[in-house]
Amino acid sequence: MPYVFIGVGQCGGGILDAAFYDRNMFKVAVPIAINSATLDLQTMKNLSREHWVGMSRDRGFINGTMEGFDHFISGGYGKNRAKAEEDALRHEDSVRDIILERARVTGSEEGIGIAVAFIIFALGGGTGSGASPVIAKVLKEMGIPTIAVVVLPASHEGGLTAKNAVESLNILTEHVDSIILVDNQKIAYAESTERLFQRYNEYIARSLRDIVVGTAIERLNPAEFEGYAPVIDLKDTIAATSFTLGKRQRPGFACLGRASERTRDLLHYIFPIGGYKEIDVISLLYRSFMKLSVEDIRVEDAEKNLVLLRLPPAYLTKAGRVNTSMAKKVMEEHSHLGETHFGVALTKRNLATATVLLTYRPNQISRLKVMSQLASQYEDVTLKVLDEYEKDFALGPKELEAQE
Ligand SMILES: Nc1nc2c(ncn2[C@@H]2O[C@H](COP(=O)(O)OP(=O)(O)OP(=O)(O)O)[C@@H](O)[C@H]2O)c(=O)[nH]1
Ligand SMILES: [Mg+2]
Repeated sequence: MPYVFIGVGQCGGGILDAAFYDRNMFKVAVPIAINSATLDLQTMKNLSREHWVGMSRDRGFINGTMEGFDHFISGGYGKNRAKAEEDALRHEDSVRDIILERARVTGSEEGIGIAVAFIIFALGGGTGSGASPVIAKVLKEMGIPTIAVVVLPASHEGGLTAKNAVESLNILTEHVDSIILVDNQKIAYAESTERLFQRYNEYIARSLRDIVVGTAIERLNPAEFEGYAPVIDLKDTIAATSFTLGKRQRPGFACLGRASERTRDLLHYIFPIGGYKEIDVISLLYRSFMKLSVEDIRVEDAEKNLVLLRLPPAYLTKAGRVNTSMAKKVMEEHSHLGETHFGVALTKRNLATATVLLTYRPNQISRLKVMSQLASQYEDVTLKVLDEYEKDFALGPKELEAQE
């Protein structure tokens, strides 16, 4: 059962490429890089032509290996979100066929065989912002659970970018199960934002990879270990980042955080016999809270959360030193709804990591309100979910039931 990772546009392609830096990713996931500019696709280091999909006005979606590709796929949409959306809608069928073909699954009705899809893109541009919600709709129609990883523009990028972001989100929320936010405001104070993109992309990619590789490949068998070491999977990830309101399923708005610590000192790298350090998993968790992917987030406001600890096996044996139950307690204290998805996975590296997802209602995220304001100053458009969710959350179970 493969996962599909789709990166759309320059930013989406950058994060996707960074995620597949680890070859293990190819064992569990199929990468698809979609762009309207060959030059952007050529900057990728880990994904070759066979993983590319071009998008253009006349030809719709085409395979990277097609003859004349570079010639057909050259323009880009230059932040024109509406145009990209229109073209994607017109060629919906071909993108659906390409996804099925790449994932090498057959059948067009239910049971497609793709367990979960990720769709990664920047909200502020044209290609990613316009085409991705359409691709999300296609995935939804195929019955594939979908997690969107979206990049919010920094405020200084201006009205058009904010408008694109708000319009894209307004459509996206109708079609995906979860939304993970990555906020460029986090790197807006740096001298050269562009140079930081790569590092930021790597940080996000590493966090996603920990969750995917940790839960799919390096999962542990709890029976073999002494300590408290539950197993989670991507279904948990979706549960932790979505809301059920009455009969209705709504995406949550989550932010990512990750912290790591070396488990051996340098000497033990050279003579690798034992020598594991004590790991303070609680401080690891708090350090991941300090590095959340969204600006102005209150950790204590999270509705629900997920954490995946990845540890070398030695830490989970009888003599192991990690108190995982204590870590679970800390996470439970940080969830309003009392819903924590807590998992432990193995790693072959000499590294302990904590990767967290904290999930909010849109109204609790001040950066979404800022985006909505900036967009409305530019054009008459606001972020719909800011009000919608509050109304639904204010209703009791009976009223929600009656809504159906
Ligand atoms: N974090 C991060 N943000 C990026 C990166 N590249 C671009 N951005 C941001 O993404 C937004 C623009 O989106 P792009 O991905 O460049 O646009 P696109 O989807 O290729 O669309 P076009 O307008 O057609 O080129 C802006 O808000 C940029 O600040 C990246 O590699 N990392
Ligand atoms: Mg572009």
